Amino acid sequence: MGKDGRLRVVAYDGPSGGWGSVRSLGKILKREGNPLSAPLLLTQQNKPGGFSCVSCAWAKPATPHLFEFCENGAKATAWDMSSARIEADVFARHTVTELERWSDHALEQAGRLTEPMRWDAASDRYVPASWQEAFDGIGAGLRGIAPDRAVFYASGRASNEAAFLWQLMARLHGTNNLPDSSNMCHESTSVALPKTIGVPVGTVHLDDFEQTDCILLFGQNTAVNSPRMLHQLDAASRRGVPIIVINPLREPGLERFTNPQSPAGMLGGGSQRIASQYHQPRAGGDLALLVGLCKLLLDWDDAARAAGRPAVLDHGFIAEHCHGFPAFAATIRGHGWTALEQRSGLSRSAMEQIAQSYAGARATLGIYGMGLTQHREGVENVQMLVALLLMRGNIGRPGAGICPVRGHSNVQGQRAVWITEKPELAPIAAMEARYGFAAPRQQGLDAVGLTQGVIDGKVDAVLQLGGNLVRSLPETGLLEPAWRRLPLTVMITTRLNRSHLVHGRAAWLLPCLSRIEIDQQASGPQVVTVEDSTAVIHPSRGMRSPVSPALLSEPAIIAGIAKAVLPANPRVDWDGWVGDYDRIRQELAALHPTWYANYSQRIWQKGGLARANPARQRQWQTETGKATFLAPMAIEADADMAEEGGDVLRLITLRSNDQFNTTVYGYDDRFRGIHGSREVVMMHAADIARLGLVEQQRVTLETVAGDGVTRRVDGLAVVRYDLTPGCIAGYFPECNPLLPVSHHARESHVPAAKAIPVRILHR
Ligand SMILES: Nc1nc2c(c(=O)[nH]1)N[C@H]1C(S)=C(S)[C@@H](COP(=O)(O)OP(=O)(O)OC[C@H]3O[C@@H](n4cnc5c(=O)[nH]c(N)nc54)[C@H](O)[C@@H]3O)O[C@H]1N2
Ligand SMILES: Nc1nc2c(c(=O)[nH]1)N[C@H]1C(S)=C(S)[C@@H](COP(=O)(O)OP(=O)(O)OC[C@H]3O[C@@H](n4cnc5c(=O)[nH]c(N)nc54)[C@H](O)[C@@H]3O)O[C@H]1N2
Ligand SMILES: [Mo]
Repeated sequence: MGKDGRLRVVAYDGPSGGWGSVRSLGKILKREGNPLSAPLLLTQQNKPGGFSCVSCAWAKPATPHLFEFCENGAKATAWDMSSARIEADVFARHTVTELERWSDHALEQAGRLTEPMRWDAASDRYVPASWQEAFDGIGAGLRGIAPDRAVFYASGRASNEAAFLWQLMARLHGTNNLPDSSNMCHESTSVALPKTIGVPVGTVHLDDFEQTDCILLFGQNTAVNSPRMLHQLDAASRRGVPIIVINPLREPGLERFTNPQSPAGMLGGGSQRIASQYHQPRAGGDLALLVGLCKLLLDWDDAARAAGRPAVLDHGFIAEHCHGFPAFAATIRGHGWTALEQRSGLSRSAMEQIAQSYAGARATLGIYGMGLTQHREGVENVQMLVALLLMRGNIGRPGAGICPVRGHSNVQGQRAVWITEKPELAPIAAMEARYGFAAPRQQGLDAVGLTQGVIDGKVDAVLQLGGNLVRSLPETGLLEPAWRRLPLTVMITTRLNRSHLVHGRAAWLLPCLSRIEIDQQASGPQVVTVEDSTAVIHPSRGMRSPVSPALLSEPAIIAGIAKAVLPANPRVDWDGWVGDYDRIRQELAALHPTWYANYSQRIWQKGGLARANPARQRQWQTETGKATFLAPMAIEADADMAEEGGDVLRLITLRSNDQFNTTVYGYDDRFRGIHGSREVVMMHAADIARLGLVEQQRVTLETVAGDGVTRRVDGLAVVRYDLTPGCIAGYFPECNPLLPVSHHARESHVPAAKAIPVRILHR
């Protein structure tokens, strides 16, 4: 299903950006049937008064570029504004069982959903329903289910206004079961940063890129997943700033960039290097690498001080601002080079090269993505990157800081309006006082808890504000049959996806407006807000007429469900809030003035509203009151998984250049040169030869977990690729059946999707 023709592998030798991305963009706009109005609308993307891109969460500059969008943001926008609506008779012509034979791509490609639908068991078809029928049906279903057996998932795209209502509905109903996509993504960040620097988010703003003189980029595929950041990397590179990429895979998009907005670059065929050093560790080898870097700094600092040269560490900063340094240093010194080299997969001299650039830089940015967070040791990875930065005082001053690159366009905002399964992170007491109810105090289910709960039959209802959980969660093989036994599934959604077809015994599809569509309510057209990766909040106004008059906004749908499920409460004015989203923003301001005082006004400031971030001011809201050094307990990646032997490989699951998470736009992974099929496994030439395979041969992958469950994916074609030997790579979500639910970051529960132990079986 994951292909549109023959697999073609062609090396990509162009830069990222440039004509390749413009050509690709033209193809997409045509493919979505919208070549004319699309470019006009795109000029409004990420502009003051315009709408906020629906793709990634990268920061939006105060003075935007003329076209403040990228190839992939444009793809996501074109996808949302496609005039294609799903044909009315698709559901009449096909049973749900028949639709299950369609590929993920074909399902979404079918177009936007235009009316609410209910699954009819007798005919196995989705049939149209009125909104009132839907709300009544869902309300009746939920009232018959214990609140702690219902789960309210949020995918990270919905606005702050919608997300606030979503969590309030769940808590009024009596549950903290509020997992979100962050549980599969940057939860490792949200656990590691509060412990070490006292804030759950990064400390870097866009202008820090103009002042930095060293960039460390761990496990983040910028050209594909946050392409607008290439502007900052390009500018830094032009200033001669070293950009050190740490990634087991060669990502051609991280090597050179042509700015599609620079006529000189486009006409002259010039391009700018991105990576000045490219190091390929083992998947999960970052922890040992980071320990090695810290060890080198300690050694060099000893030597410098002994010789009377300037110190390598920022001792003044450490003494004044940090806690736990002596114990940390002792642990780091205790690690031997043989183990560090073997476990990281990098030589000591490679580590020295990185450490030299870092030690020579006045101000360094530590940027990272899923390559650090989606591991058993995901939290330790982030803690160690923080420690490396703290050693030279690289947090809380210009040009320096820690920069997690978030995923969904509003995933960070959703957590900041209290979509969280951890009630201690929400202003529960303030909510109780304001809305006159006793809020649940019990921990809710996170994404792993949800997966296990469904498999164990401990969950009865899953409601999704966006997302495609049947595909994005781990353990697909056990999850799918269990999902079909759920008494109730509800999808607030834009297009058809797998989770609509693998559904509960009662199932509802509720089609919503997308962020680029005009959201007309009682007080007029509405504005919503979203927060980017740098904790800056921007307004977003829909600009295009909705594809169908029957669509409701996400806030209106949530309010409809809430009114059907919850007893009336005069302090919770669902209708008034939906009529005027400023009134939702006033609730945020009342519940958390430090972040949201005068919210409705301040979002219009030039450059957006930067949410208060004490760590940027070197105020540390940690348990110790200081920035805290934490050393990892062990440096072996996945120490508790099956032993790695000669034939056990580490599988990295990742994104192509033609998808947004589970939404597959097409089958061209342009930079990696893999076309026509996503059913591939990327392998180093040495592993192909060692295991007696040949290129393009079809193989089966099997997880080595030792827990008695067989997990396999068949029919993957072997593609030779430049990645660390012993590591292989395949696409998310096709490889999710290989990911055991128990294989997750120890403290944050982020599924360890970047190092799954697997074996290759010949067909
Ligand atoms: N176009 C587009 N944009 C997106 C998305 C999309 O699907 N499409 N998804 C959005 C979302 S939700 C997210 S979370 C982000 C994801 O953006 P990224 O964080 O870039 O996620 P991935 O593509 O999964 O993998 C990132 C990189 O990690 C590397 N890697 C794998 N294992 C390791 C390791 O052990 N160590 C190191 N150092 N590197 C490793 C991979 O080779 C890959 O280059 O992008 C967001 N933006
Ligand atoms: N193996 C493996 N698994 C992974 C990952 C990995 O790297 N490897 N990455 C993980 C990560 S980082 C993430 S974030 C998750 C993502 O997991 P999910 O949040 O479950 O998935 P998405 O693919 O982002 O959701 C796509 C769906 O959202 C709906 N949608 C799109 N726009 C809107 C909108 O405006 N409103 C509403 N209500 N719905 C909309 C559409 O129906 C679309 O089909 O997957 C995780 N799973
Ligand atoms: Mo994500």
